[in-house]
Amino acid sequence: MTRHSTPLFVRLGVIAALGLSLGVLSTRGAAASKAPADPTLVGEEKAILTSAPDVPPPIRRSHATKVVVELEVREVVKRLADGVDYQFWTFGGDVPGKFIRVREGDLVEFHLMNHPTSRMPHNIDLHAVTGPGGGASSSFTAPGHASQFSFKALNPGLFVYHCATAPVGMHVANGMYGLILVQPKEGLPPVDREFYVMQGDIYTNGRNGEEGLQSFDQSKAVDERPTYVVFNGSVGSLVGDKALKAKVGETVRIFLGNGGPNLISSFHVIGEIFDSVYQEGGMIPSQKHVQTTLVPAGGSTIVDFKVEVPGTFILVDHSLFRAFNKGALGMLKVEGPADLLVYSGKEVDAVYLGQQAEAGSDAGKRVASLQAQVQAAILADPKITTLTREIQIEKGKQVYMQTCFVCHQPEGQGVVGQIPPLAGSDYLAADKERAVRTVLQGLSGEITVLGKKYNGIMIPLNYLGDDEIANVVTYVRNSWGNTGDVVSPDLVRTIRSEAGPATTAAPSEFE
Ligand code: HEC
Ligand SMILES: [Cu+2]
Repeated sequence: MTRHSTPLFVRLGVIAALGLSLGVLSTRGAAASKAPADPTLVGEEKAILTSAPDVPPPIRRSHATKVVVELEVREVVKRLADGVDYQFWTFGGDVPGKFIRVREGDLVEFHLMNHPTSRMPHNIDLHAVTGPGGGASSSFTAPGHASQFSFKALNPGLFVYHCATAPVGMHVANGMYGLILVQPKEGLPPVDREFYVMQGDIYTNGRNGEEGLQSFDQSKAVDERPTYVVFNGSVGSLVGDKALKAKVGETVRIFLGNGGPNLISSFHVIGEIFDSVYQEGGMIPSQKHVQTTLVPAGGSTIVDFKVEVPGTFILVDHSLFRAFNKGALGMLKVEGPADLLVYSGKEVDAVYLGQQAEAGSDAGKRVASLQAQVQAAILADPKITTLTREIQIEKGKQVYMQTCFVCHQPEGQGVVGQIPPLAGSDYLAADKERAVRTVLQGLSGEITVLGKKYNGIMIPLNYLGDDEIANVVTYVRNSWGNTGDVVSPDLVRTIRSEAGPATTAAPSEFE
């Protein structure tokens, strides 16, 4: 691997240096050319941009307008999988980039800012643009600079955008892709919920699951052998408490993009059938009652379906090793009353399996084995599942060893007279919610632990996520002889919201 990466970065440096001077020239040139006034436009507004899985609200305007889009490129280290970080390059701080929604006929005034801490120049090629490079050359932007260009959204559709700075494949593999919806004049049929999901393939130097900060592997990328295939930028981005949510009887729309850079997605939701599919992101529902739809690299699709029964529906790339071994797995949790006429859960094992097996139907067996595989994978793979108690404790230990042990000591024994012990602590055992509050809001004033008085200050650690706090409190309540029930991320979220917005900022953008 090192054999490849050294010359690559030398070349990158040269490209970046060349690009920088070109960028300055083209930015100056662009400032001179201004679009003539467009008589069809009424007013002006700033685009609402959202991070996945959220989608900006439908546009209800009946006229075209000028829409100002401000998108900031940031290079950030973020979680790729549990224990695995990656140096992502992003449109807006997350992978995929912000969702942009405009209306057919709008004039989009696009501002691309490249954060001063970036090391690379970047640009943007929007597939919604009619014009050379999709905006790429007009938006070439060095770190600490901003570019502006405008385009008219002539064609309605769901379009991918991505960085097109050389080496393009690498910029895309590092996370530089997102979706822009050009809503047709007449709008899309209304649904109850809209979600934004985007697949991407990621190439790391280390093998799948290897911990620590991973870097981009050029030779794996050229060979199209991704280490990870993920929805929304990381393994587990849509599982557990981050699952998409809907209620029985609602209609759901997924705006599905595929950033690639290499793979085509065979998008499927286990246990659902797409009522309509807008193939390849065009604006005519091209097929009804579809099981699996192909999403090209650099392309998109829109799927609409009604959820009739409660349960957890699993989103996968049906190239199944990608789903169960590389991360392309998400969840849609549907709550509400069961409809036994649509799906009678308890009959499944006895009747369905029995009769199908007797009838010799391969399909039945395959469905059953697929369902068993889903169950097995969910139970077996900590990366793609709701946390079990044991996993929660192990994950909590990681948080403890990073955050708490400096004060409370590796065995929870505390420091005599200064830091109260957590091992055997009656104070901790007495009140689970108080323990969560202690981590979220800090603790000061005199307390008594195991008959001894302490009067110190514990600072709020509310930069930790709901999962991390749930895990660490579960860990301390179940270690060194302590026994307690688990703390759920929901409980942490509830307590956090009681206390109002967090006051202590995260120590860095490191997630
Ligand atoms: C900078 C030092 C420090 C760190 C880091 C720290 N604590 Fe504390 N913690 C304290 C002090 C000091 C107290 C006692 C506060 C008082 O006396 O009012 C305390 C009290 C507690 C208590 C209540 C007392 C008891 O024994 O039951 C709990 C629970 C607790 N901490 C959990 C944690 C957890 C979990 C973490 C990591 C997420 C953590 N603390 C990180 C210093 C720290
Ligand atoms: Cu880029």
